Amino acid sequence: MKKKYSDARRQNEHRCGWVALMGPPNAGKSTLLNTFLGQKLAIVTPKPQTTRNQISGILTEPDAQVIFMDTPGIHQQRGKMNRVLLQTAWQALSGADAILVILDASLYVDRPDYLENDIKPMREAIAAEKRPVFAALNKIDVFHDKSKLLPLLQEVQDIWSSAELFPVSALTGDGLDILLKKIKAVLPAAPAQFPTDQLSTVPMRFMGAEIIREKLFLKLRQELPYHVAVEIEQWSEEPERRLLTIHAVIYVGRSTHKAMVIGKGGQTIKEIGTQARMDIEALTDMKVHLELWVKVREGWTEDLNFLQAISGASEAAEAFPSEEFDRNRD
Ligand SMILES: Nc1nc2c(ncn2[C@@H]2O[C@H](COP(=O)(O)OP(=O)(O)OP(=O)(O)O)[C@@H](O)[C@H]2O)c(=O)[nH]1
Ligand SMILES: [Mg+2]
Repeated sequence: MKKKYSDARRQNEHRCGWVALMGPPNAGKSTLLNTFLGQKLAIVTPKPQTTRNQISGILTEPDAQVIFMDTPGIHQQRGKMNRVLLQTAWQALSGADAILVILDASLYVDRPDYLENDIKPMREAIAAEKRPVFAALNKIDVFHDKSKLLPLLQEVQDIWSSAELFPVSALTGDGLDILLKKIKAVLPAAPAQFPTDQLSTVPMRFMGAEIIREKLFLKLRQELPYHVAVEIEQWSEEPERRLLTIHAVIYVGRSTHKAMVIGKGGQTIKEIGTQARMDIEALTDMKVHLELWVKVREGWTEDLNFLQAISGASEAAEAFPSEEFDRNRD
């Protein structure tokens, strides 16, 4: 009798915990974070490896506070920049109460050969994991013929038997209610860690830099987005005038890239600036004066100090040495 009472009480207790969103690039991790929060916090583009930092989103509901940690995609590419990205992703894992792996279901219908490769690093990294692990098979909205989904679910389950699978669409919100309920149920019984109106742990100026980076990603072609970084040099608010002045530097690796970012007659950078300014105005509810400069910083993608300074990756990243991880993937 007594046990029944305490079980029932525990079910009604307020929950609070951290959930790491992990998975291959372009699977929809950032989209999922935004949909869970009902607000665009993390930048989203059709290009893989958009996310470079760990970005938290705080979902506060009457019964629980869930802090989602968006992360860079787990991939096989080498180079210092990719190593920092991987460290950032694994670092989020170390601080999580539960792990949510996101996979792009639509990809594996045409490319079933990618499935094993995408799941393998996750499965191996969390094989001995005691924390709850969920796997969201995302983008089910693209399956007009839902019968194609069942064999895929079976295939994922065969490769990763311990995972609890959830077919979802981060875009339409399909399947997210059930998933969120399951996530909440496994979080520690605890009071909220953040004020109920706080949406993220990352500062506004960082979000401003991210918005500029999103516009660069969307505007620039081919590989160029991967060779740009954004740093905010000045962020000054005048609350009485509801005015925000931002000076930001766009770093590129070569002078030819600088010319491409600026565009003919300055057209490209002008459009990037206008789009970014409008989004920052919507986010901050202030009038924004945005100035952008383009600077060449040769070889920045291989400059570890610079990468760490702009990525926020810290010493905690050492908990998951990427060398070892790279070997696992081979
Ligand atoms: N159709 C469909 N597209 C989606 C869905 N979720 C995400 N996408 C699209 O997939 C692309 C990648 O989405 P992101 O959220 O940036 O993916 P990510 O996993 O954060 O990618 P990285 O940060 O690059 O690792 C974007 O074009 C999204 O609009 C979904 O449920 N359905
Ligand atoms: Mg992302």
